[in-house]
This record gives sequence, structure tokens and C-alpha cells, in this order.
Amino acid sequence: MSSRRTFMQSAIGAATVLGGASRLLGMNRKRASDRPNDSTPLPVNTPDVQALSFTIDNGVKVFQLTAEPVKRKIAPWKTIDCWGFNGSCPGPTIQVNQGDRVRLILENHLPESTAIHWHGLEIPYAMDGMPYLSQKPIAPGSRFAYEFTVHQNGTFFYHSHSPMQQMMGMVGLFILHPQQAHAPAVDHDFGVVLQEWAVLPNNTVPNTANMEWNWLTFNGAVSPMTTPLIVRLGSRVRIRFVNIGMDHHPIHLHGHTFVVTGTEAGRQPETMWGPMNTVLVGVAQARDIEFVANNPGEWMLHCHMPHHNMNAMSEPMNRST
Ligand SMILES: [Cu+2]
Repeated sequence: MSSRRTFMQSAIGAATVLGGASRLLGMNRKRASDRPNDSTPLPVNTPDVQALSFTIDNGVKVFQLTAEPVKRKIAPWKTIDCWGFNGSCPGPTIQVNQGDRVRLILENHLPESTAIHWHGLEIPYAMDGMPYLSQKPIAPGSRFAYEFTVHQNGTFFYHSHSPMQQMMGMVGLFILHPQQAHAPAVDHDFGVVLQEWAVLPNNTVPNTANMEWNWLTFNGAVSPMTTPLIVRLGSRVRIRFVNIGMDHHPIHLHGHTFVVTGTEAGRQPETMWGPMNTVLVGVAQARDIEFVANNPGEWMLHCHMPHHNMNAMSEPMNRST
């Protein structure tokens, strides 16, 4: 049965696996140790969630976001009625470069008012997305344009600041790339959004007032629907976790030792990197981990809280067997 897991599959010797990985992730590049550290950052890959495209208006990157109800198939036998952006829950991944001027136009197709908060971004107060404080709520059928310059870099995210709307799914990754890739450069850069849902059997609408929940999704899906994070043996891997639920999640990686290289506020100095295999991703936090995929296999990546390790009280599935 399902589990709240996704899988990190280190590439193994089989030619078919390597070929598939190469097609999937375009891994014709050199190994991390061979890549120059002044290279440009890789785009972040968020499996099961699309990247948000943009247009350029007089040097400003313009993104269109539509807040709307979304039907999300989180398991082969379970589709939920949640809220998200542009037909996606979590919302599409936004990626910009440090120093960019960005305009994000939010159109509200929800049955109630909303706004977007840019979590952790040091931007003018009027852009902070606080209904009744920094702006009027965006009424159903209307729109609002957020515009600011990003001077930070790291793993950030956007979300509605209404708790009920957060628990309906209104969150997405907002990646701010540095001008030059951090050293050591990585060969793979993944993003994973953790979300919790209280959806009883024979129901499809999350109970946002319920403090007990029964589904934990990685990028809007649970195993076996999560896309494996396929990487090449010997490559350096970064995985960025964001948690926007009502519980903290100790995320555990099998078979490897990693270091935490970033938080929700950006890059950590290397003097703070220590060996770990479980990282606590607290509510409203982001954690970037990096490691060398030096151990071939189909390795589990999962929350280690026993309750969180189940979905709808089903037994975790061990795909490694
Ligand atoms: Cu957990």
C-alpha cells in the first residue's frame, strides 16, 4: 500500500537505468567535482510540479498566477478537492535570479478573497501580501500585481496567509538563484513541498480545522505516485524541502550522509555543515541538503514520524523489496 514517501534512486550499473536517467534529467554534464564553481546554477527540478513560465516587460520578469480550486490526484485511488494556483497544488515553481525585478500578477478565481505572502523575502511592506494590513484583500474575480526586486538567494516559498487557505494547499516554491552556483556545484537540484491533509474516507475536501490529519504529500502525491529522484552514481545532489503544514517533519534519507547547506533564509556558511541523515523541517521552514550519491540503490526518502509514515492508516510500502 502507499506510504508518505518518495524515493531517491541512485543510478546503478544497468544501462537501461542510466539511459532512462539521462533522458529524464539531461545528465550529459560533468560530475560535480569537475564542474567549475563559477558556473550558472541549475534550474531546480520539482517532480510532479510544473515550473511557472514568464514573459519580459521592459526588463521585468512577469509571472501570472491564478488562485483557484484544484482537483489533485494524490494516490491512484484518491483525488482531493484542494486549492492551488494555475491548476496545480502545490502551486507552480517560480525561479528567478538574484537581482531580478519581478512582477507577479495574482488573479483570484476562488470563492473568497485572498492574497499572497512572499515568505522570507525582504521586500517593501506594500508587497507583503497581508490582507487588511499591507493591502486590501483581493476579491473573487479581481487581481493584484506584486512587484519587487529580489536581492536574496535561496529556497523561498509563497503562500496565502490565511491558515485555512494554507491547509487547502495554497503554497508553492519560490527559488532565488544566486548569480553564480554555490560551491561545490551540484549535478542535481530538486525541490520538494511537504503538505498535510485531513481527508476522511469517502471525502474529497480537506478539513482545514482538523488538527489530526491523515495524508502527507511530497509535491502533491504519495507513494507510489511520487516521481523517483533519479540521480547518477557519484553525482552531487541538492534537495530543498519546504514545510507549510501544521506539523514538523524529520526527513530521513537512507544509505547516505548529507549536510544541511541552507535554511529558509538562504545559504548556511560551510562551518555550520555537519554530517546528518535526518533533518527536521519545521513548520514554515526550508532546509537544503547536499550529498554525494555514492551508494547505488533505490533509497527511501521519507518522514520518520510513525504517524506521518502512514497514509490513511495503511502500511508503508517498501519498494526496495
Ligand atoms: Cu512528518
